Amino acid sequence: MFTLPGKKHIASLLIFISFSHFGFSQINWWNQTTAYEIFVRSFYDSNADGIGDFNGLTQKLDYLNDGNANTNSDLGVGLLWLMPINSTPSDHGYDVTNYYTVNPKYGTLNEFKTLLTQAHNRGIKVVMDLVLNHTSDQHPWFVKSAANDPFYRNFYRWDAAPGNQTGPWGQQVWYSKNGSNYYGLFWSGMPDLNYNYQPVKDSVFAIAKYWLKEIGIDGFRLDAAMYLFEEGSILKNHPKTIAFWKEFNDSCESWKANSLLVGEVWDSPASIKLYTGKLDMCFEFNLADANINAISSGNPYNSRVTLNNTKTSYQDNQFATFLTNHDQNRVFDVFNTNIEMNKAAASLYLTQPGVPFLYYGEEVAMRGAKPDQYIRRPMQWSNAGNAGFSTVNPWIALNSNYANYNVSVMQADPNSLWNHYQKLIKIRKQQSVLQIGTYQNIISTHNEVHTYQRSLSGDDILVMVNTTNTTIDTVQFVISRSDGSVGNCKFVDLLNDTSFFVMGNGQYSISLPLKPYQTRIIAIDYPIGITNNEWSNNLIVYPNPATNEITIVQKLLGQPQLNMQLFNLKGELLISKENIGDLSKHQIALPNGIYLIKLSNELGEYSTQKLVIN
Ligand SMILES: [Ca+2]
Ligand SMILES: [Ca+2]
Repeated sequence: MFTLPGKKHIASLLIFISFSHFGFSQINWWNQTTAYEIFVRSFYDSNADGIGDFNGLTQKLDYLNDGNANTNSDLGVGLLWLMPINSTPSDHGYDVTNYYTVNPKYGTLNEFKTLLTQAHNRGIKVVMDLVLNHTSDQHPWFVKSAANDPFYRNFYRWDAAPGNQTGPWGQQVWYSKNGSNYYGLFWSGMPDLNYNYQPVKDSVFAIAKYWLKEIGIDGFRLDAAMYLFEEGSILKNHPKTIAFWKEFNDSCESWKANSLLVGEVWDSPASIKLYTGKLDMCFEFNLADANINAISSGNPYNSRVTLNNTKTSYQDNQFATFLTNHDQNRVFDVFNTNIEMNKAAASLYLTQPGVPFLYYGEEVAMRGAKPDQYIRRPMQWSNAGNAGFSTVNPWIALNSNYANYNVSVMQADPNSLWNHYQKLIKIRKQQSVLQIGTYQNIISTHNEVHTYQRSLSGDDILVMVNTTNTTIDTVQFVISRSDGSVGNCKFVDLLNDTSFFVMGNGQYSISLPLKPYQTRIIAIDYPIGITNNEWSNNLIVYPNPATNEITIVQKLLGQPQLNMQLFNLKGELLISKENIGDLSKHQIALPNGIYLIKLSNELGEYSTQKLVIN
C-alpha cells in the first residue's frame, strides 16, 4: 500500500477506536488535556478584600483557556482542580464545616455556578477537592458527636483507652475530649470520620451526588484517599478503603457519566496500584520526585525506571503527573531559581504518559518554601501594585520576585518559562501520541539526556531533554518506527519549528546537538521512501547520481499530472514545478550532495527518492 498522509490518519483513527473497545488504549476526556490546580484564595480578588474568589477566577478563565485553539494568549489548560471551596474556618479549607455550602469568602453558590458555566462554555472541566477522611472539629457532626448525640456519636472514632498508638508516620493521632479520645490523623482540629458506621457512608455519598448531579461539577480530587478506614494496626490502604472507592466511583458514574475521580494516595507505586480500576487515577508522587531529581542531579535514570514501571502498575496513561503541588516546596525554589532547569522539568512531565497537573503559578516561576502558606501565595499577574492580584493588600504577602516573574512580563518574552509551558501544552493538545501513546526509553550515547519515544498507531514522537548545564555536541542513537514501516523520514522538531530528513530503511541513526537543559520534541513524519506500488514503480528519475540535468519519466499511460519538488536534507524546498508531463527534463544547478526529489499527483499519491548530485 502506498503511503498517503490522509489515509494514514484515518487508519490510525480506526485502529485507535477498535483498540479502545478491547481495552488496549483508554481514551478518557482527562487524557486529552492538561490540568491546572488552583487555590481560589490566591488566584484573583474581584472585590478588593484581599482574598481570591469565584468571580475573580471567572474573570481569569480566558487566561487559562479562552476556548479558541487559534490564540496563543491563553495557557491552554482544559481541567481545573479547585482546592477546597466548602465552608471552613481555615485559610486552606481542608477542614470542612459544611459540605453543601461554599466558603462565603470565595463568594456565593450562584457565583460558583456561574464560574462552572463559564468554564464549560470554554471547554474547561472543573473538579473540586472533596475532603472525606476528616472534617473540621467545628463541623456540626463532630460537635454533636463530642456531646454524645446518639446518632452522631459514631460518626467519628472514639476510644476511652487507645493506649499509645501513633499514626502512619509516627505522629500523635488520639486526642482527648469530654472524657474520651478521638482519632485525628492530621491534627486535633481535623477528626477522622468513622467509615465503619453506615450513616457516614450514606452522608458522603449524598454529598457527592449533590455536587455532581445538582451542581454539575465534573469530578473530585480526593484528599487523603488512602486513609478512610483504620483497623488495628492497618492505618492506610485498608482493603475496605479500596472497596469503598470502587463503590463510590460506580455511584459517581451513575450520577454523572464520565465524572473524574483523582485520588491523593501519597505512597509507594505498589500502594497506588491497589487503586487501579477503583479510582480513575491517582497522583504519581514517585514519578514527580524522579523527574525533579533527574534535572537536579543531571541523571534521569530513576525517571526512566519509574516510567517503565508505570506500564505494569497502571492502566494505560491512567495516572496523574505533576512537578509539585500545594503540599510541597515550589519547584522554582527546588531548582534554586534556575529557569532553564525549570523548563527542562516542565518538558518531562508534559511529554510523558499520564495526565499532567500544573500547580498555579509554576508557569510564572512563583517561589515558595514551607510552611504551607508560603507555597500558596497570590498569583503573580503583573508588576502592578499587589502583582495585579488585588487592589488592596492580599491575605498574605506576595513573593518578592513578582516584578520580573509575572504573567504580563513573561507572556511578552518569547523565551520565558510561561511561553515554554504554553508551547508544551499546545503541542500535547495537538498530538494524541503524547496524550495516550506508549512509552519507550531510547538508549543514546549520553545517559544524561533523557531520551524516549512515544508511539500510537503508527505515529511516533521522540523526546530529548538534556538534564545538565553542559552543551552536548552530538547525541547519537538509533530508533525505529513503531509500526515497522520503512523508508526515509522527515523529522519535525515541534518545539523549535525546524525539520530535517533522515535516510534509513526502518532504522534511523540520529545525531543531534543539545544546549544546556534543552528540549527537543520531534515528530517522526511518515516514510517518504520509494513506495512499493505500481504507480511509484513506474516513476523513473535518471541519471542518479546526476550532474546538472535529470529526466523524469512516468511510464504508465493515462495517469494524473505529476508535480515535482526537490528538497535538501534540512527539508528546505529548493525547486518546485507543477504539471511536468510524462517525460520531462530538468536543469539541476545545485551543490554536490544528497537531495530528495518528491513526485506527487492530484490524488495525493506521492513518491520520494534520494537524488545524488556529484
Ligand atoms: Ca475577594
Ligand atoms: Ca481515616
